[in-house]
Amino acid sequence: MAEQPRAIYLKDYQVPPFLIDTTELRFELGDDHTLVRSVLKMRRNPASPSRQAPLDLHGHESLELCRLAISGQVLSPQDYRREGESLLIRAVPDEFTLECLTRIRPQDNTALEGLYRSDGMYCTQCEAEGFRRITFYLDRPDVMSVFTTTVEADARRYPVLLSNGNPVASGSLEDEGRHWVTWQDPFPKPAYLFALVAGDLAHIERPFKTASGRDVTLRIYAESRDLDKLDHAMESLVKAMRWDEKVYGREYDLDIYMIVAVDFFNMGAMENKGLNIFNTSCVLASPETTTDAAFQRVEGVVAHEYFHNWSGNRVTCRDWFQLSLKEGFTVFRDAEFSADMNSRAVKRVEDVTLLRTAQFAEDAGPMAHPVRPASFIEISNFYTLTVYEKGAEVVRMIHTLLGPELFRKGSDLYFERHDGQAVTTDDFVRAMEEVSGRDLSQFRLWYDQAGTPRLHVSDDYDAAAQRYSLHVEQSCPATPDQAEKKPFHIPLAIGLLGPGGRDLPLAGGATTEVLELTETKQTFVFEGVAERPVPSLLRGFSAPVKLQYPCSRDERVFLMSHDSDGFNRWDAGQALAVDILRELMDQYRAGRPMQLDCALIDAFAAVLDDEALDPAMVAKVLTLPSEAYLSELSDEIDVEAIHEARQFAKKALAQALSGRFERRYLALAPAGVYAPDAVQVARRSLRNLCLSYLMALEQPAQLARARAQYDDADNMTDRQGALSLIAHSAFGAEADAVLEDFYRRFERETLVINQWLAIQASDPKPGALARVDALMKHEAFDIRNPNKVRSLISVFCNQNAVNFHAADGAGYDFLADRIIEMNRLNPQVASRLLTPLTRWRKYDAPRQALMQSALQRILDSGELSKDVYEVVSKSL
Ligand code: B3K
Ligand code: ZN
Repeated sequence: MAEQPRAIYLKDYQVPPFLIDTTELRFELGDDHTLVRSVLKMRRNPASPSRQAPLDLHGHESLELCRLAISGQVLSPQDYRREGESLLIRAVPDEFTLECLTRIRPQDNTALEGLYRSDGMYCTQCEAEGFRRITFYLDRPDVMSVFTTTVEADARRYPVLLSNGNPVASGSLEDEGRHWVTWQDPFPKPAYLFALVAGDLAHIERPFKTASGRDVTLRIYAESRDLDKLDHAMESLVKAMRWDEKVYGREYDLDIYMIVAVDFFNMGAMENKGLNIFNTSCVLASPETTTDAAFQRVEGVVAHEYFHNWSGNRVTCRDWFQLSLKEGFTVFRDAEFSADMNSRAVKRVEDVTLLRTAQFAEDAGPMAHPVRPASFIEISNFYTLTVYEKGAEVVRMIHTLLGPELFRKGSDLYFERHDGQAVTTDDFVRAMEEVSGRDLSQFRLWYDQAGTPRLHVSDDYDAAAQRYSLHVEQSCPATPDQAEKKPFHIPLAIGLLGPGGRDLPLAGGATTEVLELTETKQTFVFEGVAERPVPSLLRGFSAPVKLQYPCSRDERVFLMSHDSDGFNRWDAGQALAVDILRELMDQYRAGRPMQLDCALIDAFAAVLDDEALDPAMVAKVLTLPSEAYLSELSDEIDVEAIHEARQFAKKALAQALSGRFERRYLALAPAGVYAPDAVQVARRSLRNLCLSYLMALEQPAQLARARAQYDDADNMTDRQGALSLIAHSAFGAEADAVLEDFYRRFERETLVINQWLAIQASDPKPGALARVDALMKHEAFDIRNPNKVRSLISVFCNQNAVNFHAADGAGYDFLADRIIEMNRLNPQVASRLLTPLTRWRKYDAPRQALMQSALQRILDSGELSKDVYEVVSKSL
């Protein structure tokens, strides 16, 4: 291999030696190549100590440099040097204009970074370091510039030409059949927020008046065949804009806000100033083609990107180590928005499930890193659950410690003080400290220490003194580069349940109290407690920790039925199920017949009978912990035992409670026209869950019921719910028939067909790998489209444990081959595919050896991208 990529460190940060006051760009888009002309007004940064530094511009190796001039003087090749990603110009004055002409080939860009083609259109993705694939620039977030962009292209094929800001001029070059539009963005921004779109696009439009009375045009663009799938995104956008005005006092600032849907996209969406670019999967929605979960995802992602206009764009990151400054805060903002729009408790359950399943696993693996990483080789590898979801939990903890009023004051101060600046997570915390008068210095460790803290809680009760004590001990396991951890500042929200299940009054008469843990060991004493209470610990999941408290099954059942904290009621049920599933796993491993503890059956029966509960919450409570969560909890993952125990429990519950499942299934039948509103979503989620239990009975009558639901459904949630149950059932012929029918119905709906791929990839029956292999040659598959790769390959490797981890290692070989192939085409997607292999330490010895050799084979396969190299080398 060539020279190995080097890590860069937060501690080496230096202010940029040069600034770019204005950036003028002109793009001439053409089939063979695209010309990019740039005019940059530059000067030395007065804040930089290095007064003589040469100008060091970023520019990807793929850029063809055609012309370079400084203040009108054309440079000859002796005046500059290109090396790797750098263009070094030795002698430059203190103030100058840099002109640059670059040739690029977007049609060959399969990495989907910089300017590339998605189907028939041009689009861009510049975060984090994609702008350097467009032209030579200071491609770092602390260099903010005012952009003016002209896009010129063939008028017939690319009638719509978009960039950031407001359109200010347009015209045509009639004899050539070309036209152009100029856009101006008055807000200084880093290059990562630059965007350009050119294509034959349709759009919907809506006027919006901001709280202070400014008129804004909202537009969502897509290919014309998808025009009927944009209304939900538009409604979500309007709701998000109103919410941000009300909850954070933040208004939109340009005359136009645009969203464009593209089919080839590495992630969900991108918050480019005034011109968001979205993966079609995060913007298109219609009842016939989109599930309830996807409707909610669209609402959440549209809001997330909109919220970035303040938390990310107006106030941006100083460097990429600060990524969670914008991502953690914005995820917290979008989670609160979704909680306000839908069910708060359900949203919390979903977020915590993701955190505990996937982020905790990341924290325990070789890529573990702090919310603010100290170093990286490739920044694209750090758009992680830790930076996003754990980062959001860190912001949530500040919210919990300060309370909503002070938190709002803190965010006001942060936005006002830093508007137009590129800042750090420290600046964010400082604003919160200043408004509250609190010292958050120990709290800052959450940004710098990786790993999931563990809390061990024990208690004692002194009946004579009527005193109840909670003893809490915290620790945090070692992570790569961090052996020793200092104690965290942890908000631990608790309640005490008295006999009968009622909350006891705590400090100030409240029923929930936030204890603040700052020491390794601490005891909290409650006086005047007449009887031994049952503690409800970590209410609302007040901190991202693993909590252990010796709780009996009876106590869990008691909390499940009485806890006033909806989240903890659900959590008690999960803990009970985990406990019982582990018992089944032990029985399975010992070769004994498995026997399900009646406690779970009785608890589920009580929940099913309680018609007063929100059906969405009932569905969550009755959902057994996933195989992935059970794996995360295991010291050594026993793939078969987890799968068998869970299947057994599901069937046993179905047998014991079939009457109840059937009764609720029938009572929840759809009434009225489909709407993705909270009430209907709740009903469908519980009804489909009931069907999944009934299908576990493996009876022809239930199969017929599922097939009828599939045939009669007027919406994708019910149709797809039935489809996947039939497809994964033991009724092979019926499974094939329904998959065939589904394909024919939705052949032309790319996103629906992606779900069709995913359902087959996640089928736990033997033979799934052969099917996935065959589907890679299907006309519906395209390895260059990340959505397809995720639907087929990622789903197989992450959501089909029994097949992916087959003892012969065939799953690992399959994945290694795909990564080697993707490494050349799309390093970001290739690197993400690696995740399941990085967890090799958690498996038995034979699997460990097979997974390691798959990783080694990737490492030895030739020239690796920085993305793949970093993850493989850190994992081995
Ligand atoms: N900020 C983008 C993520 C960009 C990822 C680049 N590899 C989307 C978001 O978090 O809103
Ligand atoms: Zn974001």
